[in-house]
Amino acid sequence: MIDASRFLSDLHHLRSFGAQGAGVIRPAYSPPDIAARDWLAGRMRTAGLKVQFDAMGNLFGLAEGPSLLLGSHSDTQPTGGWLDGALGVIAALEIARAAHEAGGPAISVVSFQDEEGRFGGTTGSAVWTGLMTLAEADAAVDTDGITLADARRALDGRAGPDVDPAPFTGFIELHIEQGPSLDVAGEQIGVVTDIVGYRQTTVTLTGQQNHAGTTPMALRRDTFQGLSAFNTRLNDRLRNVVTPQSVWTIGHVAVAPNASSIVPGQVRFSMQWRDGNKDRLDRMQGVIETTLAEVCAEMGLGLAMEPILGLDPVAMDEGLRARLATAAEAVAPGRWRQMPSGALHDAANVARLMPVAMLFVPSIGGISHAFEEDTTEEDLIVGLKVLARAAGVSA
Ligand code: HGY
Ligand code: MN
Ligand code: MN
Repeated sequence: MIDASRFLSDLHHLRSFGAQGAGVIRPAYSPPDIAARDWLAGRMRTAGLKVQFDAMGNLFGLAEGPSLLLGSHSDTQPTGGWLDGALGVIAALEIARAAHEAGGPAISVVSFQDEEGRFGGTTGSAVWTGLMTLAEADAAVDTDGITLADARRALDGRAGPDVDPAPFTGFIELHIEQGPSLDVAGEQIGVVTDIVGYRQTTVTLTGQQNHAGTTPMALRRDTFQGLSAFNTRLNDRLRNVVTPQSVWTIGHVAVAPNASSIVPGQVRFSMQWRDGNKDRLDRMQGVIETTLAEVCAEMGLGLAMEPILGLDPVAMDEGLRARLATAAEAVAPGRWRQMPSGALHDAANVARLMPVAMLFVPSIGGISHAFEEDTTEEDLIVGLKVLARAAGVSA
């Protein structure tokens, strides 16, 4: 039988690693991330699971024989919420523990590494599922210029052999919605139909650093002006391609040399776009690339784009979705819906290897990737119960 107070106590204990006010700062391979993984490993052992870190720092708690895999990630955004990823990992731990105490069914647990993309995005599960090699991941660099190869040295001998996915019968990830739909509707559960696809690159514009007082506007090659013109034109042009569910974000901008009396000679920025339709992602990419080239040609700016990272949209497994829907109707009758995920999740990678499904609980005010991220305890427990029932563990 699941123990809701033990679940909540562990959820709050995980929050303490990297706690910052109401939020958490626990990026991949940081000291709080490693400490949290060590604590999780201990809790997995207590739950009767065989603990294994892989070379990326993905942490597995393995049941004997064929088992359903439950989990999520325990790394966070640079300024993250306390539930993003953590909820799925602790719910998985509680259900595996209850199953072990009850003598079955076999439930394994995973906390993936670097889902939040200090080094790109869902990096740990991308390597585990073969979407990228360890060598490719090792070459990734964070915004401070640190390579993943150097960062994962923090694992300091914890890494064991790769974990074979064959014994897993499927993967289910409980996650906060990170958007407003359930909260606005007063519903408690979202059974996910599909996860949107995304594309991401880093763009560098190169112009001419110069004196902000003596350089006439017409003679400038100002890279901030280039980014500004690109952004305005992009918003106008994407309107012809997108739907209300399409999103695009310039979330990281580094202006160099970032001084008030110097015309910026270089700007580096992240360009990310997401949509539920692969063809539309391609069309958005075309608009981004042509608009960048056009603005740089007009303004005499150099243009460099790093290789585009991305994941195609992924549909959830019908069978697992049906189990979640039945459980949702039993636990929260009339207070659940089927819905797409606008956020990325490790489940999108794991779908390459096995049937996957996801379920959401509401985010208060739809807020996530912010210290204010929160969900009521009642809704957290409802999510745990629905996942447990779908996993065949009495809730
Ligand atoms: O960005 C995302 O969708 C995920 O929360 N990392
Ligand atoms: Mn997440
Ligand atoms: Mn996230």
